[in-house]
Amino acid sequence: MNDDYKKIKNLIEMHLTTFFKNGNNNHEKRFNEIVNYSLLAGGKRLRPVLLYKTTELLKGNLEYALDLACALEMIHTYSLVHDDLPAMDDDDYRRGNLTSHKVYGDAMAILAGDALLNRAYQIIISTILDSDGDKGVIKASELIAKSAGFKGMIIGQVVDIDTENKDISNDVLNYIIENKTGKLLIAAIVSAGYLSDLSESEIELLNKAAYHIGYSFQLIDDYLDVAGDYDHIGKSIGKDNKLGKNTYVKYNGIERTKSDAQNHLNIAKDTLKMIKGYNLDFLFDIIEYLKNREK
Ligand code: GRG
Repeated sequence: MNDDYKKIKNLIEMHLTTFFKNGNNNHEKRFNEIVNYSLLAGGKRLRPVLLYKTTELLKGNLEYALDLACALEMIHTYSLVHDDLPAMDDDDYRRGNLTSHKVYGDAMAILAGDALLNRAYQIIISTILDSDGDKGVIKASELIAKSAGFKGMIIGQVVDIDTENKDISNDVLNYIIENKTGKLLIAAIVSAGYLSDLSESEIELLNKAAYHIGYSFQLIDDYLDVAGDYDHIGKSIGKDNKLGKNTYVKYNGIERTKSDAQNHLNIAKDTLKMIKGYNLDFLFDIIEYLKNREK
């Protein structure tokens, strides 16, 4: 992670502290604490950093980008809190800490996820209002909602859970990867294109690059679940196998997974190079970081 990444991560984390802080009574204060336990627990902040920094590189509106980046991180965090529940992937550790339900119980973890999701949409609607209905903000907002919704992350999670302990075709494996993990990463990068009024052909290139970044991200996640270590990743290792998950590693082995992830990242890099007139070095640095990701 370079200094620029750290700077933007700090900016986003500062902004994230402003959303759940003023409780009018002890119930609200306590629940703020529960929500912030997961939201402010760290994590790479990859999606919001990508949204914000890509908007900066493409010369878009950074005020809107910061708000939408925080909304996206809230959606991502809610998905992790719910994914960790006993009814889903049943995890004890996340971001190097005990999971929300382990500390506060299942009901509070479900409600914390609900609060994060709803706050995200409140931020999105406020951003649309603040922008006086700017077309780019609306398109970015619609994309985030679609990507997080039924035909996005949720259906990916549905099929992931539904196919546990079964063998699946390559098409179904692709469908899980593209939706569960890929869609939010595409939303992060392509939203920046909308906030920057890119042309349709430039958006298409951004979308293609983001697709390959999202795909490789899941491959590396699958690989780390087998070959990573808790100290780096901050969550339990070997869970996929224990849960009978259909991972890329299950069908392709570790070495092929690693090399395919590198290939996807190379395609992303070549695609980004076709977008002319902007200095996208930061994105090339992120691609390098992902190539060597250990957490
Ligand atoms: C509950 C609707 C619903 C969806 C959950 C996010 C998710 C879908 C499942 C998590 C399972 C998983 C390991 C997915 C792989 C990719 C992924 C999203 C990893 C976690 O994201 P990181 O590595 O986490 O960016 P940090 O903590 O750094 O933010």
